[in-house]
This record gives sequence, C-alpha cells and structure tokens, in this order.
Amino acid sequence: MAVLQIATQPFADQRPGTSGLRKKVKVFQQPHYLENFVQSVFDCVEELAGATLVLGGDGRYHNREAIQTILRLAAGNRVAHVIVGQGGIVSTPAASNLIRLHEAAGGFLFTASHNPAGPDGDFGVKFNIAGGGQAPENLTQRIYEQSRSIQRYRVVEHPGIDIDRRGAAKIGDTMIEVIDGVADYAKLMERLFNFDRIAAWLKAGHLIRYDALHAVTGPYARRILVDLLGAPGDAVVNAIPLEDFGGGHPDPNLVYAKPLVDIAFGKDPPELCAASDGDGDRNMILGRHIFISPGDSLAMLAANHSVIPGYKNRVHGFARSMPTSRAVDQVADKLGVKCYETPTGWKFFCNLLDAGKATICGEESFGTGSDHTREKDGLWAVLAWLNILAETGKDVQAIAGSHWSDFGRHYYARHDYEALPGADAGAVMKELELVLPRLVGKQFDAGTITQSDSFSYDDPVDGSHAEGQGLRIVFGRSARIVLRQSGTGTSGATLRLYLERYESPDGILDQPVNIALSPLATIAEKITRIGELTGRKSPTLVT
Ligand code: G16
Repeated sequence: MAVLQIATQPFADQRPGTSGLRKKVKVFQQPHYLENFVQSVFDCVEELAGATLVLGGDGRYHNREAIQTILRLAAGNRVAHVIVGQGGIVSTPAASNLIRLHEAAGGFLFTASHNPAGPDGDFGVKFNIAGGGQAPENLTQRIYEQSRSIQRYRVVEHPGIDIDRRGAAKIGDTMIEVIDGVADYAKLMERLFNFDRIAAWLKAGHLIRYDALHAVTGPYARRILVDLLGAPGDAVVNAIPLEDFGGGHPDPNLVYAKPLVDIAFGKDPPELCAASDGDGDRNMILGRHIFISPGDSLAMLAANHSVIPGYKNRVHGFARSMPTSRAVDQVADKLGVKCYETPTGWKFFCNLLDAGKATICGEESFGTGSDHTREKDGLWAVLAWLNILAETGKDVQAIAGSHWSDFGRHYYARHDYEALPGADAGAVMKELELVLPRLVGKQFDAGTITQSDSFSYDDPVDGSHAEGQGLRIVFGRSARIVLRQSGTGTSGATLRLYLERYESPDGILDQPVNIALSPLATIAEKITRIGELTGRKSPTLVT
C-alpha cells in the first residue's frame, strides 16, 4: 500500500511537560494535531523504522481513535511490528515492561495519568524510548522543535484494525499484533514477589481492598490479586476501565479516593487498602486507620526490601525526587548505600536505574518503583507491601510504628494552588527567587535556614544538566519548604508547596499531620507570600 504524504502546518503548543504532552481532549481532536506530534517523534527517532513499537493507553476517552491514528502513522513510517494491548489497554508500567521484553525501539502511551477523562477531560501522549523509560529532556526538546516546523506527515490509509481481538493483521508492510496486555506484567510480578507466601496470608483470612477507580489497573488487579493470589472477588473494586473513569478523578490520594479512605478509617477495615491512578503508575497505601504518605512508603519499602525475593541482596542505592520527603535518605544511611536526589519526573531516575546506581525509587506524587521497569508502578507497590505484611506477620500500623521509632518521622504534606493565572504563579516564583540568596542564616521557629536555592541537577551517568527544578528552603535536617510549578496541569498554572518537618525517634510521632505542619505552613506563607500574591486564602488541594 502506498505511503501518503499529508500536508500540515505546525501547532505552537506541542512542548511536552513533566510527563509527555497533556492537553484537553478537544485540543487533541483538532485535525492533524496528534499526527503532527507523533510524526515529529518519528522524525527524531529514526530507529523506529524497521523496528518494534509498543502501543496502548489507560483506556480514557479518545484512546481508541488515537490508537488507529498511530497505527496508520506507524505503517507510513515503516515500523516493522506494532504490539497493541487488547482493547487499547496497557498500563504505563506494563507498557514499559513490554518495550523491554520485546526490545522495542519505543512505545506510545495514551494517558493523562490521573487527570479526569471524557469529552471535556484531558488526553495525553507520551513517547517512551528503547529500554522502557520516558523520553529524556534532550529528546523531548528536539521533538518540540520538530513540531514547530513540521510540514507533512506520512500515513498508510486503512479503515482500522480490530483491537478487541487478539491476533495479527497488517497495514501495508507493518505487522500489527494485538496481545493480552496483562499476561507479561503478571509474570514479571510473579518473579519479583513471593506469591506463595502472599496467597497463604490471604487464605489465612487477611483482608485487602484495592480500588482501581474505573481506570486501567482493574484487569491487572483482578488477574493478579484475585485469579493468581486468591483474594476474594470483592477485594478489587471499580475494576472495569471506563472511558470517563466513571466520572471520577483517578488520583489515588486522600481527597480523590475518599470512599477507600473512609473504609480504611471505618469500622473493621481490611488490613491493607490501596488504589492506583488512571494509567496504573501511582499508588496509595492505607492500613487500618493509617495513611502511609508516599515518602514514608518509599522509606518503609526500602527498609524492609530484604524480605522481598526480587530485592534481597541486590539493592545498590535509592533515589527520590527533590521535593520528596527525606525519610528514605535515613534508610540509605543506615544501609550504607547512596540516595540520589533528582528533579521531579520519573525520567530522571532512568539513568540511575540503568546504571545500577539506584534499585528502588519514589516520589511524593504517589509514585514508587524499582529497576524492574522504567516507570513507576502502582500494583508493584501494593504487592511489595503485601509481601512485607505476609513475610513479617506485622500489620501496616506496626510496620510504620517500628519504622518511626527507629528512624524518626518526616511529617509531610503538599499544598497545591491549582488553575492560577500563569502571571500570578510566575510572580510568586520570581519574588521568592529574588529573596532566596538573603535567607541563609535567618531564624524561624522551625530552626535556622541552612540552604536556600534553586535546585539544579547534574546527571551522574550522562552528565546532562537540568536547571530551575524547584526552589528550596532548608532548615538543616529538621525541616524543608519547597516550591515549584507543576509540569502536568492542563488549565492555567499550578504551584506546589511542599512542607516537611522531621521529628526524631524520641519526639512526638503520632500527631495529626496538619497540626504537626501548621507552624511550618505559617512560615512558608511568610517567606513565599503565595496567599498575598495570588489572592488565594488557602490551597485548592492538600495531599
Ligand atoms: C508525572 C511524573 C512524575 C511527577 C508527576 C507530577 O507523573 O512522571 O515524576 O512527580 O507527574 O509532576 P508535576 O509536579 O510536575 O505536576 P504522572 O503520574 O502524572 O505521569
């Protein structure tokens, strides 16, 4: 079949953010919009021609149309083999695994993560490179530049492939293979965790509840937790992926997964409650009457990794993004391994994972993962917790309690100021940047400021340099205030204020987080003047 060259004109707004290109569905529905961006990727990643490509998404509205579009473009750009998840469904970590397993030259994932879906919701496209990680900054920059001058894209016309039935078909010379998107991922999890031990623990009557929030992880959780591990069917709820996520906001946190939180804090709760986000890379962990913050979850998994077969005797280091709580740093110190501090964005972990410098990593934004794949992995974190519970015989409260009495506790919260006018958000950042150099040595109730700067990062593997990655005000080991602008929002600008306060093992370890952080929040307002400069009396979201 002939390859058609379709004439097009550049769109000015195709600069990828923290995690791919995220826009309103209506933006992606404009003629040529998706084609332009994807062709720009093909133009920058020439090795895709003749190679294997992985394709899938979180099942949100517009996923199916986008998949057919990419199939036509893949054929037009002479990709040899496209692997597509059945129904167009592949979670982000499972897609990363498929890229690695099939030695694909890359993959396109359609997701806007936890952002709401539907005709008025968000859509997104992410390109992952060979090896399974997100495209690094230098590549996304080149793709963006290409998108600004693109004049044509290449397609092979085709009425569409049936993506609901497994099997193979062809568009032009390109082989399209529709596969079960869950099977290989389930096998990977079986290799890492002690499934027999977890199954025996579940059989002994320990109850769990996993909320897939009507997003991509439903089929994964059903297969792994129910079919393979024997949890009762009602342990997995909201398991059918819906195009609008059931009208919900599939962000696993205390606000958007409230029904699950109510169960965990209600009468006779299950031993472990957990949820994932739209595309399956985030997770939230709750025990009976306890929420484990993402930074604590990372630290506790790091401290207990040796009971998990896939990690015993092979943890070389840890990594966390700069705004993430420093709880894991203390575990690293105790184990005598390094903990790397990277900018926000999972892509910054990939070199460390590839080089064997970090084995387990995580972020405050409910992401945890390891070197088993190159994306954060929601169900992986749930299985890691299950493995630890089954192996130690302790419950979540007891794991947290003994962790805090060994290491102390990092009280932590993130305050989001969403949908701000760009100029207001910019003004807050600029004003703070101006006063930063004068802050060191200033005394507050939280202690003396020992460091105040704009975070920059030199990648220890490839030497690449990233600047302007967030403003931080450090009070030695006892507290930190961090401010940065989100790179994933689709409406206006979002400022994220991160608050962290350390309490040593002999301090008060069981305070409500908002109370423990209230004095620091007052100091943060005094220094950053967010309320004053934006007119917002309080954050829109606290997680
Ligand atoms: C993405 C990135 C994460 C980042 C998060 C929030 O996650 O992969 O590394 O922490 O966005 O980023 P920001 O603070 O810039 O909004 P996801 O789950 O949205 O793909």
